[in-house]
Amino acid sequence: MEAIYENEDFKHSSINTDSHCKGSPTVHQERAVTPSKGTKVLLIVLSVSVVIAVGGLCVLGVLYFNKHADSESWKVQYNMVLRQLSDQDIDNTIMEKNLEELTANFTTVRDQLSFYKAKSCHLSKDGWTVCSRMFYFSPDKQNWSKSRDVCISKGADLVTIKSQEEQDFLVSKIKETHWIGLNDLETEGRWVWVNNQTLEETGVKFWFESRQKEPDNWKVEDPSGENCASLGDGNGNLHTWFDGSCKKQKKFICEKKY
Ligand SMILES: *[C@@H]1O[C@H](CO)[C@@H](O)[C@H](O)[C@H]1NC(C)=O
Ligand SMILES: *[C@@H]1O[C@H](CO)[C@@H](O)[C@H](O)[C@H]1NC(C)=O
Ligand SMILES: *[C@@H]1O[C@H](CO)[C@@H](O)[C@H](O)[C@H]1NC(C)=O
Ligand SMILES: [Ca+2]
Ligand SMILES: [Ca+2]
Repeated sequence: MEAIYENEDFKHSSINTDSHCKGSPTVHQERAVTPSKGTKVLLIVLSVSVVIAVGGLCVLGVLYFNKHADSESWKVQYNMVLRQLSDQDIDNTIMEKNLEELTANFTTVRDQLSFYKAKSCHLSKDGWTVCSRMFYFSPDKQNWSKSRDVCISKGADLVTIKSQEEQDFLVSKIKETHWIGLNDLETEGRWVWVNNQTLEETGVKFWFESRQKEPDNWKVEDPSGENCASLGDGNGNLHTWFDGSCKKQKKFICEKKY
């Protein structure tokens, strides 16, 4: 077997030499180009190395391509997420706006409702349900002038009391003192309603009367006296009127036409 190999190698070598060199080859030359066993091994190793190198390059190329493709798809996904996020931002802004609007609407409706709930209705002798005016009982406390401002901002004014029925109705609705639309701010001792009507004109008054009579324009707490009227006082007397310092914080009753 070895002999055949040697022979073939030799022949091959010899042909090669012949084709490359025009001169007749000598044995010495032939021997020099004949690959030894070591060279063969080297060649095989080299071929294998080349194959491995090319394969490696291919693998690297594929890896690079994949990585590139991955980064492309990652970019696409990133942009998609960004878009979704900004869409969500817009959604959130719209939702926030809606919430604000809803809150505003709710406040309006709630105010409206508290007016309706406090609507002064009674059955008249001939069977009509009479609801002439609406009342608003504030949940919060303010001084007298601020209370009036709040009522006016609601298209109303502080309440005026012109009859026993009205007085009784309001008394039945309160559990603590409330500002009403009566004052003697302009002229001491001359009590007028916010619609400029005097007590003489309306014909009714419900001042607290006991040993101490109201209005007394008491000046101990507030040197400017007591120029604003409330239904009820701080001591649980809720059936009559008291004059008090206009700077005091009280709940208040607004009134508007139905
Ligand atoms: C708030 O009320 C206004 C007018 O009454 C209405 O046009 C609007 O749609 C309401 N907003 C919401 C969020 O309900
Ligand atoms: C009450 O009188 C004042 C001036 O004294 C006036 O400014 C106001 O408009 C009057 N209010 C009403 C409801 O007539
Ligand atoms: C009433 O309260 C408002 C704010 O709530 C204030 O600006 C005003 O000065 C107060 N007026 C009096 C007479 O206390
Ligand atoms: Ca007074
Ligand atoms: Ca008083």
